[in-house]
Formats: sequence, structure tokens, C-alpha cells
Amino acid sequence: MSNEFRPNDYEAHWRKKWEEEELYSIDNPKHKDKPKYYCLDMFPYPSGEGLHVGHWRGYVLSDVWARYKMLQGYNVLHPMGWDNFGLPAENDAIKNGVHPRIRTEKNIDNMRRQLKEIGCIYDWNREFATTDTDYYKWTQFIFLKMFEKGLAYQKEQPVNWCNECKVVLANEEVEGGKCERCGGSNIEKRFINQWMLKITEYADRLLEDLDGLKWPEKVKEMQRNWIGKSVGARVIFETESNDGEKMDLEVFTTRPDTLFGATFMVVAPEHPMLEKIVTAENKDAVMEYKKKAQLLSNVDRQVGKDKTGVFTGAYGINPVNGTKVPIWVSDYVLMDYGTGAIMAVPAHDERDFAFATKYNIPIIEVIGSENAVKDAEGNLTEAYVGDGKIVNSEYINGLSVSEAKEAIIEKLKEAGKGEKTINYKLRDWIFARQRYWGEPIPIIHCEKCGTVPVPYDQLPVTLPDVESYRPTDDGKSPLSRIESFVNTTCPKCGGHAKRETDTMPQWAGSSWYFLRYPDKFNDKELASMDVLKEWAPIDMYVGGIEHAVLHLLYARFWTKFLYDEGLVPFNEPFTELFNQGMVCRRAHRCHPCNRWVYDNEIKYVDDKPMCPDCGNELTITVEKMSKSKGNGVSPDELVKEYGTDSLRLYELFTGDPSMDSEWNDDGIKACYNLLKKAWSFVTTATPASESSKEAKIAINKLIMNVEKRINMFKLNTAVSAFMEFINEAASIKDQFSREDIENFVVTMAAFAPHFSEEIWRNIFGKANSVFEEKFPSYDESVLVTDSVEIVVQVNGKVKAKLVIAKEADKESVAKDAMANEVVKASLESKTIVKEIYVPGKIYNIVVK
Ligand code: ANZ
Ligand code: ZN
Repeated sequence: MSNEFRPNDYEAHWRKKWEEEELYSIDNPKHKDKPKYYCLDMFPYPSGEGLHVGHWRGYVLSDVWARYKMLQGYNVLHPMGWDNFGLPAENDAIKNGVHPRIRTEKNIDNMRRQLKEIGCIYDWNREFATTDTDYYKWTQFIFLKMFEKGLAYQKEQPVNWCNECKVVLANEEVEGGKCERCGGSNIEKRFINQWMLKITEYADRLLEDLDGLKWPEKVKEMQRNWIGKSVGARVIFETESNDGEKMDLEVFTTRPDTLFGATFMVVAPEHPMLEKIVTAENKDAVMEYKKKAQLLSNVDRQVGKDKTGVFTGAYGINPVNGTKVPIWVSDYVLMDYGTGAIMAVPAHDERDFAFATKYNIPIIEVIGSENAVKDAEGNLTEAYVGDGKIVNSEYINGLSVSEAKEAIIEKLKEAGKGEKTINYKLRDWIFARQRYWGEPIPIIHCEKCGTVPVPYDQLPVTLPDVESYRPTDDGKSPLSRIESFVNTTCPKCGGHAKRETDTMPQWAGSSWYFLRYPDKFNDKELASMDVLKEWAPIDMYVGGIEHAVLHLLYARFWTKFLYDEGLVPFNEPFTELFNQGMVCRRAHRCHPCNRWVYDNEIKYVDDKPMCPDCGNELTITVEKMSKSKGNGVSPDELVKEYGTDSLRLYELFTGDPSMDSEWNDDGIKACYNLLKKAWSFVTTATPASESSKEAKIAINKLIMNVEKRINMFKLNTAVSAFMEFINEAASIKDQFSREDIENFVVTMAAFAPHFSEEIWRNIFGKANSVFEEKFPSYDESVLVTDSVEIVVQVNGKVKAKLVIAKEADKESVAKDAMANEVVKASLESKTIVKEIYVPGKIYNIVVK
């Protein structure tokens, strides 16, 4: 038996063996009676670029967690599948005419191969793709259920239309006002009838139920902001149209208490009343302004830019004191929030303050506070947005902000001029694309019967093959060109009817996939209630922070809906969530050439990186790993050289898993050395019949640290615990009992599964997998004995750590220290000048 550490000799072997033995199958009879645990990675989109080491990180993290749960005695479901529909494959199809299915299948094969190489415990029996008909049949089923409940409806919506490409662009295809496809800026807003999902009906529950989730606070906060609940009031200001008709201009405000300080009003450029109230002399300027505003996105209109606007010539009447308030139009007010009109209180709102200052509009303070910032004349130099007592407001003077809110709302209600309201930022979800590569929306349009759902027993409506993947010139989905698909009979009247040709958005399939894995083979229901009760909700969900808002919100919405329908036994899908940080690495940019320069292109002159094209020195920054920046590192070479386990360990060791970390190309060596030392420890130690005190402490400390650190998800420090242990163990390796050494191998198993399995079965000759063992328990009492660990330094450098009796005197510590090999070596041919002993902490030897 060879005792050399050669991971490439055994890693692939064990992966194959595990698959053959169905170690990870939840149906394996060995796991039958265990409690169940569901660990899930966020649904990957199989891109053609393959995985770089940055992608590996999340998969390794969740795999360590899943294996650890296995070692704790759970039957672990850890499935994998593919979020296959969507833009990239489709755009490629339009460009190159290759069917998106062919491309995505190739990508899946490659990604599956790479994931298998990581050694993850995915149960491949349960793999599926959103494009499988027996999956999207149920996606269509859920859509129909929503349609039945009035949650799926059609509405005119503005979309981005590229006049060059003659297609509707998704928001992510418009970058800085330019079409991502043709690079042109000939984009306009068009209104088309779109399918929508009424997620707003769930706004309150989506908000309230966040409190009970074990999720990072940051993610919950992002969701809260996205839902954006504001409690406030609607207030009616009377106004007059330009032909003398009385009209009500309604505003939404969260600060009715400041009503006496409203010195102007603003309507959004798209406000329907604008054309009616604008006076003749202001009309040209207003219309001109409106035209310009339409070209800007909501984001452009809101973020810290210089405020612009035009006076309409019209006035509103303040309902509490009858003053005339000028009405302006400005793009900082958005049409799709509140009522699209505001009362502006410059003294207490930053945007209003900036606007009033620019256009010389009076500023009236109505919240008095010592904290307000003022100039020598007592004028506010910035908006005061804090708390205080009401001033300059007649009968509410002296009240607190919250008392004043109540009082004003009461007054408005009496006068029929307003009431308390709640507003949400959350909008209904546009649930359609005029594209090919998506689930067909299962709806039939009949001239007689109107919008008719496809009967459940006719699902799935399968996506037919098309010849051209291009949308039609008038922006319809390519499906509209297929007569045999479009023409159908109405399920209600049997007459001629047409199928809906829009498809679902990319988000559809990922909104419920997690419900399907536990019961993937069910052809009667999307999943059986009994199976879901056993397995779900998901105990641990692992993925990137980029999905903190949309995906997680959509998935929660669908789950709640299915719960209401009695199809799912819980109303939150993900009990615990972990977001891994990104892996970053240095990237080189040439500013004159305006491009990223890849590692293999860089020319080094005097160790300085130079651009191969223009010869300029490159700027180095640390960027998120990506193919486009040329700073990605492929796992393939590293696996070949060091083995999968070393790379797994380094993925963990690069830093705190919840934070971004910087990839160091040489870092993997430290992890390879850890395994090599561990190998040599395990294969060369002669087990003692009983472990020594030191050995007992070392192994118990390791198990305790690893367990505690795993549970805090501080996996990087768990790897450090192994490093620390293995260094300590090397000098006392024959003092460990057989059981200690076995415990060490089991403790390592979740981190370096191939290593532990090879030792377990091949070196130790055990019959069963190491993953059938229990994660060892530790004995805390061993750790709180009367021994302490002290550090031995020579000239301030740490040379050794010794475990000594708490009450040991200087002499006995000195004796132990001098006996240590490393210390001995560093004292060789030196003279000891001084020895300092800090009891229980440090023994420092100063030498010359
Ligand atoms: C008067 C006021 C006084 C306001 C004050 C704020 C501070 P949130 O919290 O985000 O809901 N607003 C209302 N509708 C708007 C729209 N369509 N576009 C831009 N701004 C709009 O913000 C609500 C506040 O944002 C509202 O309260 C309104 O300004 C403004 F000291 O009314 B406030
Ligand atoms: Zn009909």
C-alpha cells in the first residue's frame, strides 16, 4: 500500500462509486428512517462560458453544509437543475439560427460535468430543466390558477421598442438609453397589451412574513424597500382647468402634518390633468418640457440630479387654509407612484428645497427644532427632515409630528378633502415577453367568448418549433407566424379562435422549481401535499445577493398563492437563506484602448504590466471575477494539479463566505499542504492505546471549533482550525488513539470528501462510506481542565505552542520549551540573554 498523497489517483474513483451506490439518493433505503433536510442552491442558468472558480464557491459552500447535515444523521435532499428558458440562448438563436434547445443542452452537459467534478452530493435522479414539458406543464397550470383567481390579467403597458431591431427590449437589454443588440439609441416607448400578475395583492403579507425568516437582515431590508410601504394621506387641492371648469388635484403625502408649509405643488410630466390646467401662455414651455422628460428613465429622473421644472400657470387651493399654491411640472415626480402629484414642502423635504431654492419659491418652516440648520438671518440653509414641534400652522401649533398627522387627517376627512391611505412602491409584475424561448401562455382568444383559459386537461401547451426566432416586424412573438400553433378551436364555443403567442418571462420557471424536486416524478399534481409536508419548506437556501429582491419575492408570492389554493402546506418557501460573497481578482485595464486585457495577453516590461496593443501601462484593480474582464480562473487546471479537495478547501479558505474575497493564485498551495500533512499524519501515526492529555485536547478542540464555525457559516475559519490541528498533531502524532484519528477523518469529510473516503475505506479498510458515520461529538470538559496553552517565542517570533499545567512554574515551562524541536533549532549556536514568562500566556526567549 502506497502512503504517498496522490489525490488524482482516487478522487474520480470515489465520485463514481458514490453515484453507483446512490449515496445521495433520498430514496436509498439506508436513509429511509432518518429525519429530512432540504438544502438547495439557487437555480443556475446554464451559460456557455462554463464555471470559473468564483462560481465554485457557492456550490462548495452548500455542499459542505449538505454533507455536514448528512453526517449529523439527516436524509439530505440536495438537488440540481436548470433554469433554461430566456434571453441569452434566444439572442444567440436569432443571430446564428441554432435552436436554443441545442445550445442550452450543450451548456447543461458542460455544466453538469463541471459540477460533478466539484464532488457535490447532488441527487442527479431528480435533475430537471424548466424547458421539460412535464415541468412547464405545471408552470402553465399555476398560471391558469392565477387567471381563475383574477391574479393574471392584461393591461396596456409601456415597453421599450427598438426601431432598428424592430423588437421589444427587456429592461436589461437597454443600457444607458442604448439598445444592447444594435448599439443604437433609436428606442421609443410603445404601449402594448401585456399579461400581468397581481403581486401587489400580496404586498402586505410579503412584507409582514419577512419577520419570521432566518434570512440576512440586509436581504430582508432590500425586500422591505422594494415593497416600499408608506402610510400617509391623500389630499385634495381644488383647481381650475384652463376653460374655467373646477377640478380636483389629488396628491399623496406621507407628511400631512406639514400641509401649512406647502408653498407649491408639482405634477408629473405624464399627469393626465396637465394639459387641462396649463394656461395658454405656459403651454409651449410645458409641452416642450414634457417631451424631453419622456426620454428619461425613472432612475435618471430621481437620482441626485439638478432639479428642473416649468410653471403651469395654474394654482391649487390648500384645503386647510385656502391659500393659492402654484402648480409646477417637474420630472422628479413620477407618474406611477402615489397619484403622480405632490404638495411640495421645501422646508422639510430635500428635493422640494432644492427646487424652491432654484426657482425662488417661498420656504415656510412648519416643524420647529433646534437642530434645523440656518444662516445668520435665520433662514434654513437645507431642508430640516427631523422631528420637532409644529409651528406656523394655526390650530395644530405645538403638536408633535404624529399628533399633527392625526389632527390634519381628521380635519380633511370632515371637509371631504382627503383621508388616510397606504401606498406601495411594489408594482404588478409584467408576465409576458414577445419572444420565442419561454413557456407559452395557456390562453385562447375567441371573438365570441373573449379570453378563454386552455382547459387543464389540455396542458401542456407545447412550444412548437419555429423557423425564425426573430419577433415579427410589428413586435409580435415569433409564435404568431406559426399558423398551426395560432389557429385553434375555442374550448367554450367550439368556434375558431387564436392562441396567445406571448411567452412567460425568464422568472416563471424559477418561481416554483423548489417545490418540484421532492416529487419530481408526480404526473398528477405539481407535487403531492404529503411529500411536501415531509421535505419542504427548504431548510437552507444558498445563492448570490443578486437575487435578494426579484427572484426571492416572486418565489414567495407563488408559494403564498399556492398555499391559499391548498396546493402547498406552507406559505414561505425558504426558512433559512445564506448569501455567499463574490470572488474577486485583479484585472488589468488599458484606458487608452478602453478594454480589459487578459492575463495571457499582458506584456511585462520591468515587471510592469503593459498593453499588447498600445504599449501603455495597465491599471490594476480588483474586480468581480468574470470572463469579460479576463480575470476568471478556470478550475480545470487547478483540479488537475492539486485535486478537487484542495480546490474545495481553498474556495472556503479565501475568506468569510458571506463577504467578497480576493482570489490569490498561490493560495491553493496552503490547502494542498494541509491535505498532504493530514495524509501523512493519518497514514504514519501509530495509534496509542489511550490518548495523551495533549492529544485529547487537540482533537476535542478541533471538533468543537469546526462544529461551531460550520454553524456560524465561518467556513474559512473552520479550515484554519484544521491547519492549526495538523501542525500541532505532527509533533505528537503517536499520542492519539485510534478513535481520535478516525474522528479526525470524519470531521474532515464534509470539507475534503474524497480524502476522507479514501482514508476511511481504502486505508482503514472500512466497509461503509465515511458519510454513514456520525459527526463526532466533543468533550468540553477536556478543554476546561487545569491545562493552558502557552506560546513560546524566540525573539518575539512564535515557535511553538505548549499545553502545560495551569500552575506550572517557570522552570518546568522552560524545560518543556527547550525540549521542543522547533524551539531547539532556533536556539542553536545562540546565547540566551533573557527569558520572560507571563504565566499562562507567553514564554519569550531573547537570544543573541
Ligand atoms: C409632502 C412632504 C413633506 C413629503 C415633507 C415629504 C416630506 P415615500 O416615503 O417614498 O412614500 N411623493 C409622493 N408622490 C410622489 C411621486 N409620484 N413622485 C415623487 N415624489 C412623490 O415618499 C412619499 C413622499 O414623496 C410624499 O410625501 C411626497 O412628498 C413625495 F416634509 O409630501 B411628501
Ligand atoms: Zn369561443
